Amino acid sequence: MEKVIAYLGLGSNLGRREEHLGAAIQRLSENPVSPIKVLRSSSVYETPPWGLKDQPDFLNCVLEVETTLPPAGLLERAKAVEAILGRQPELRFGPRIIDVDILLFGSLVLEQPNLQIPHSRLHLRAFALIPLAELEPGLIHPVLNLPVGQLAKGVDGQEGVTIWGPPPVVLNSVVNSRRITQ
Ligand code: PH2
Ligand code: MG
Ligand code: MG
Repeated sequence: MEKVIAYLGLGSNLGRREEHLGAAIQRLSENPVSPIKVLRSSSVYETPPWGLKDQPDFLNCVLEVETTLPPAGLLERAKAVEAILGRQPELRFGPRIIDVDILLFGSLVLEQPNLQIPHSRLHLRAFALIPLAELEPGLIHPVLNLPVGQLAKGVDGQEGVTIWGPPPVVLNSVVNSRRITQ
């Protein structure tokens, strides 16, 4: 496969939330020949729970990655990282130590039972749109044909989404000024 730029949404609302985000970034791009290269991370945002309200607040961020994997391979890798970090099966929309979702994969539109790209609820979720728009406001949502910056400005619940800190700390390096230093 040739290289594609994809955007991943990360979320955690259990335990050491920031460490989980950092560990997921590290695991995604772990080995030097990893087919996933993490290029940038958004800031970390604290966000009220969406969908199922009675649970702790989340930390969320969005990653820009370059990958040679096909979408199903990227999903498999995302699930593997969730498992390595100890994610247990839980309620739909419920609390989790780490969630890694594919938001966008180039300008691909994919409708499969186990994988919808763009993420089927991306346009409804301030916790995903706001960090995505921080990275690349001009990105076009390939189904709605609108820039994500515009979607972020119109989405419900923006006021609850606040910057919690800079991009996550990964190992001894910081994903800073939005670009990973390795
Ligand atoms: N993830 C969910 C359900 N609700 N709410 C916030 N704020 N952040 C999330 O990452 C999140 C959620 C299911 O994946
Ligand atoms: Mg999710
Ligand atoms: Mg998920």
